[in-house]
Amino acid sequence: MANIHILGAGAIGLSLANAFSRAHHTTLLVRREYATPFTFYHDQKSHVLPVEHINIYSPTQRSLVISNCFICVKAYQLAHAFYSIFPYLTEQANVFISHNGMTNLNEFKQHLRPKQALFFFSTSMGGLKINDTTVQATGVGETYLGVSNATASERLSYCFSEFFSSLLPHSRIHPDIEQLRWQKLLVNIAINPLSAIHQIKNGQLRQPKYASTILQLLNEACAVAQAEKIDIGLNEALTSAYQVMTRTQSNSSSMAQDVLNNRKTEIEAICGYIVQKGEYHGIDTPFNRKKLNQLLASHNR
Ligand code: KPL
Repeated sequence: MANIHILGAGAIGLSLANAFSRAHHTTLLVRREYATPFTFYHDQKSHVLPVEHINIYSPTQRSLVISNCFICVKAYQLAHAFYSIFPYLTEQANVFISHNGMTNLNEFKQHLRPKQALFFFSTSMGGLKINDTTVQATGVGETYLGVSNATASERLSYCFSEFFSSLLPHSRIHPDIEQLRWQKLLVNIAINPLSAIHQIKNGQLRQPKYASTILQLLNEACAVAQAEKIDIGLNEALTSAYQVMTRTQSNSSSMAQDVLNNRKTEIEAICGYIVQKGEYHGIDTPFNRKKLNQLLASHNR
């Protein structure tokens, strides 16, 4: 039994807490006090998660020791999240990061000590946050684990079997983390903005009326990917986006939930990243720019 800390009590953080707490001592790192217990709701049944929670900002948490940390926060919260747990990592800690969109993982890599491992994982596991402390399972999804530094490569098979293959359905190792991150980005470009703007479930995006916008968004994004020397063709991107829409058909995407709850979205790390890299490579990205501007105008303060 390992000690696991999960930073982020959103839909992914709580879904992981549900899976990990079956085999490991699991603690949620949160940013405030919660009066009600964390609960997982599945197949019309709910159960209280057997997890502790620690307020990372409370003065009483100074003795925190973190050996395995899963950081599941929004792209724009990542740097703050990483630096808030960094002082508590053991010399041999494993850090697992997951988020939508693109961030600069090199920034974090250079802070880690030689025996601290950095992993990235991408998941299409579905969860709907019903209230602050309850998440409802809405789809099985797939999870991919990739390594981000040499120490992570050495521990890959141990970490994969301990935390992923035994507890998260449909989990696999991905051999190339940059490819993995781009695949995830392309899926999010196809699903998140449209599902958020139209307030529809992922599966509803398969309707023919959305097909041409999805095609244009991915066409631009694949051109930028090629310029970045990432080998993902348009057909491959479309196939995996539609597969995820099917597997997670009853999910509300994270961005649809953000818009519904009037929260800041991750549009800048998703379409914004394509626009920014497109400008750098001299590639026009009008469809991604339009979605970026639409969501920035309405929901990003
Ligand atoms: O990552 C997701 C998200 O909602 O942000 C997908 C894969 C689209 C699943 O809903």
